[in-house]
Amino acid sequence: MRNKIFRYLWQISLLILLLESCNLKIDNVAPANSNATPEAKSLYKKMWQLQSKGIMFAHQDAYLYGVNWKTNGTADVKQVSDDYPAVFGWELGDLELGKTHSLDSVDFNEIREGIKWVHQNGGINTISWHTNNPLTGGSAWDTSSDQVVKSILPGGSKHQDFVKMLEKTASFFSSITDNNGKLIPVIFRPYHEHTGSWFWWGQKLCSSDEYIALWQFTIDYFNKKGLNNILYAYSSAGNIESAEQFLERYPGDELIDIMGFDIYQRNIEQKDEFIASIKKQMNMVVPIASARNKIAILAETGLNGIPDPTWWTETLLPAIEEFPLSYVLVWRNASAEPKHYFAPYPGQISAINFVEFKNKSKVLFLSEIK
Ligand code: BMA
Repeated sequence: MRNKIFRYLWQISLLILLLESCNLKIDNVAPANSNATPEAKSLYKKMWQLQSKGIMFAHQDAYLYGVNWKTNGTADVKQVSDDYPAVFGWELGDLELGKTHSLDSVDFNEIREGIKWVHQNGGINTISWHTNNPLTGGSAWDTSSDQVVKSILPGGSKHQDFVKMLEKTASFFSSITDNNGKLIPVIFRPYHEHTGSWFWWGQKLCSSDEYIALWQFTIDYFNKKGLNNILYAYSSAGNIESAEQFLERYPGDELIDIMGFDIYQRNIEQKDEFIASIKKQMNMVVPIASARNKIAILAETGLNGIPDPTWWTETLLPAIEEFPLSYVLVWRNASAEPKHYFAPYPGQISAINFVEFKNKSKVLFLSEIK
């Protein structure tokens, strides 16, 4: 009996020690920016704390449009599962051109209000930026020149034009404030999938030094504008073969807070290969994040049109559940392109399975992170 009690007490003490050491780690985590606002610091800490509870579900552009609706609707995910994503994705492409609407035809004023709504309701905002090509005037996908990054860095022929683009983006960020006028903390994930060569900042389109300098210049510019509310996320394409490759273009621990990669399942037949690829990438990226006290994410994923009725619990969940991730983001449900969606809407073939996924204790939605 005494032995039993002793063993029991010993196990409790070990558990307390473990919890203490986790708390100690969480107490010590801080954004890379030493001038980060208290709100950015607390968002970062909250993300660390939530990671021990589960993986947050994120949906790109969940709030302002979905399959067959636009504005004044409710997120498709909310319609299906009666809860909102914990993390909401937003897109700023075309803002840098001074346009009123994004490349996906979403009003930037509504995006600003949406970000505020998410913040007020205890959710987290992450922002991507399919920046137009500052050298050619083409889109983010215009890879006709490998001189773009070089041309926009200090000393380059398009540097001043690029600064003007950054200025517009910075001014949008400065306008995202709460009811007390304080800057809302957000995650910003520009220049993504750079280990592929389909964006002008991609692998074959600039050198590692140029890519890193692009990040440095951007963050430095935002910092100088007092945008200390931003956490920065670095995400490669899902084609990494080694840790060295992932780090080759990494802007540095002093700039980056969150890291991950983007990976999509191409079709229903690719299921096993897709799960294996996610695990392969995770096994490289998660240890890098953890060694550097950075948060790991699955920055973008999905199966377009979700033709697999059990995709959520039989593909996505088994691929990610063993890894300490903050969130997994599925891409947008386009309202104008009927076949371009990555989350279910009412009646969609995977909707029932999505609710099952949502009910897993490992998966966190908005009501579970408040
Ligand atoms: C892509 C597609 C495009 C969209 C872009 C930016 O993956 O969804 O239709 O314009 O993202 O959101």
